[in-house]
Amino acid sequence: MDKTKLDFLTAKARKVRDDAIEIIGHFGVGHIGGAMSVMDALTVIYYDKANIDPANPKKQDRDRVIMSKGHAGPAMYAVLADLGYYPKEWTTTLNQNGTNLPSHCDMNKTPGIDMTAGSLGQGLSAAVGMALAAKMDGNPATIYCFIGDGEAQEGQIWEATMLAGNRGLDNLIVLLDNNKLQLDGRTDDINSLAPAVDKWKAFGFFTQEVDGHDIEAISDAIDNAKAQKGKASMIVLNTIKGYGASFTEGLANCHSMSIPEELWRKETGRYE
Ligand SMILES: Cc1ncc(C[n+]2csc(CCOP(=O)(O)OP(=O)(O)O)c2C)c(N)n1
Ligand SMILES: [Mg+2]
Repeated sequence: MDKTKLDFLTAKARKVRDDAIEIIGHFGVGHIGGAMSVMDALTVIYYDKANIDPANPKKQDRDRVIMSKGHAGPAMYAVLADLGYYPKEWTTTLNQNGTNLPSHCDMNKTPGIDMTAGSLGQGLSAAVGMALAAKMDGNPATIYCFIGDGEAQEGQIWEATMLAGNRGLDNLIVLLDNNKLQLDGRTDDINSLAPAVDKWKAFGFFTQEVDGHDIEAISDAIDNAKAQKGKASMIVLNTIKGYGASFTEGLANCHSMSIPEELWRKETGRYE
């Protein structure tokens, strides 16, 4: 990756992180940890890889991004607002009555959200359906789907994984946000996913494992996945929950936190 692009994506990831912190801050509490950990991969996809058009969110051949760990809605909202999918004023309304930005992703409320999510385990099934449909229709779309490491304890993840592997869905790229924490503790202590790569390999996936905060590594992994024919892809993103928010990074209790106004203003340096 050339330096100009790397600098651009690095700065963009910082900016949308701050936007997400502010979005949650306006409500006062929210899922900060899992929003921060996916932000670098989301930035690479939305600002470098995906075939999308914010002016035409439903265009037929668009790439789809499914946030199956739907509680990371604020991460999606930060990116979608920055890209111009919806009015910036909405970003102060997270989770409030009548909002178009519910805490969990809702495809009927927010332009640019391709699938409603929040009940963990379901988004990957929808993504597999979209990938299958795209194959049948001759639609060139790539389907990206983010799942959480805790979410992978859901049986439905493995039903969807089995079908994607068997059908060789090379238009499907699943990204595991392996931040090692779930709602109330360490994933390894509760119901370990290890060895994640071997598991997805056994289901017939093309697997890669990268530092989920290394923009170049994420970019290369997505390119490799897209070049792979006849196999669905799993990219294990080794991430840190809360990454890039100094008040919460890596804390065991950073899943959902209260973020008072003075805290988000200090963190983002936004006082206007
Ligand atoms: C079916 C279902 N069960 C429980 C929950 C409550 N819940 C929301 S987030 C979460 C933890 C998810 O952990 P992980 O997938 O690792 O997410 P991340 O660490 O990225 O936030 C739980 C249990 C839910 N949303 N859906
Ligand atoms: Mg997790």
